[in-house]
Amino acid sequence: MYWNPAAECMPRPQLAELQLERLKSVVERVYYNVPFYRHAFQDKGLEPGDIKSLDDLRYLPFTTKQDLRDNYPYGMFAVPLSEIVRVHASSGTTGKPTVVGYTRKDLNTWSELMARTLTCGGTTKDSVIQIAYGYGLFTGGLGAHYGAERIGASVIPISGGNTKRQIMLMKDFGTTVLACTPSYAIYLAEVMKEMDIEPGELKLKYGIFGAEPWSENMRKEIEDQLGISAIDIYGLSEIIGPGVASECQCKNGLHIFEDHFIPEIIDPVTQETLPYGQPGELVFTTITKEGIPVIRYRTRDISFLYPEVCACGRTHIRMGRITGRTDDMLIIRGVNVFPSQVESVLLEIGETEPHYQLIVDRIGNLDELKILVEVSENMFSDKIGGLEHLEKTIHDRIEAVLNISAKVKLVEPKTIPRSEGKAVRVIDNRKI
Ligand code: DLL
Repeated sequence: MYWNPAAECMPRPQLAELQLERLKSVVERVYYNVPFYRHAFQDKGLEPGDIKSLDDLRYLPFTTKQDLRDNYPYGMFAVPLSEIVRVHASSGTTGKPTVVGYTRKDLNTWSELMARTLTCGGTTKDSVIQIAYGYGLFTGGLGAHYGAERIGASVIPISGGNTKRQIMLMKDFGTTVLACTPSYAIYLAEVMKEMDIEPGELKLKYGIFGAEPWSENMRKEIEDQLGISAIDIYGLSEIIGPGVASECQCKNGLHIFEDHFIPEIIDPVTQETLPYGQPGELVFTTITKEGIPVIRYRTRDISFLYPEVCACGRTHIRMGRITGRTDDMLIIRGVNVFPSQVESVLLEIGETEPHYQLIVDRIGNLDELKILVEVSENMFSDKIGGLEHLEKTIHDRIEAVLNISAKVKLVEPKTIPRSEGKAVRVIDNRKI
């Protein structure tokens, strides 16, 4: 049930003591080894010795993705390149990727954290785990791989794509755990149906899904279609990759591995630290990483923290499911809209397929949101009246929940592009 009970269930006072000791050490390391941090500390009149309690974290400077870009490729590394044994990078939508480096100790930590994550999701030594996250510069594939090997599960390092072959191997090799993005899981379920394979013919039991926002309704959909239990895992390259936080079998928030990362929630505008329970931007400080430690990294992800000890016995603080990113948030006619809210409404109505896309245009001075949703083969060949009725139902429900009037267009099955990695849910054509 636990991979490392001593760490995962550590009493809070002991955990806080460990965090403080590690925080002091990382502050010292970045101050002396990373010019960016030395200057940022000096700008605030801070020296490493000023950090005397965990509360003092709030005085430290933030780090942003732009800071990593400005120091591309290796400027933020805190050790010489000769100590780096692995490099990963996140693609990013614009310009150069963000580069991160791992020392041998970092890889060891990452494997430990991914072993915890996969154990949370039901993986054991006896599991056969199919890793359909992309292998390469993306952290998903290799991150899950090392964690699964650490546990001693039988690893199928298939990477993303080649969907029919994935399903054939899943059946023939007796895969019990599937690790991929939630949107790829739903696509796998769709192709399985086309191949006339019933979930009962597979041995699949657990899904370890993350790397993109998904809703509780999407979880139900995947669990029903694949006949599995699905958990949400969270992470980002800048912090370590996957292995920052994971749901346990209680499926009530994601445990942040606090012996390695200190989380905060801030107001993205005022940058003030917010109390537990309040939603805002997640910020992490890595306290054990050697290659590229980061202080108060602004993730842009929106969540909230709750410190109550979980029924599973883990003491590490939980974060709520990510509801969106500050930079994914669409502001449409002044209303804040997250794609995951639309997803939730669509799946709740339930008469469409879980494939959708949001298209935003500016017509004259007005924003227009169009929601494309696929319907099933039967539905599409049905009477036009039925489709119109469904469009109206979705339109009205979106209006009631999101307070925005959207044009809903039902489209034929399989017309919205499928993703093998992170899904593209939004096309914003506005030139602002
Ligand atoms: O996506 C690491 C990862 C791989 C996590 C596999 C989980 C599983 P990046 O490519 O750097 O790293 O993207 C990080 O993805 O800031 C979030 O916006 C988003 N994200 C990751 N996990 C979740 C999740 C990997 N469970 C960015 N729910 C993050 C919502 C997620 N969003």
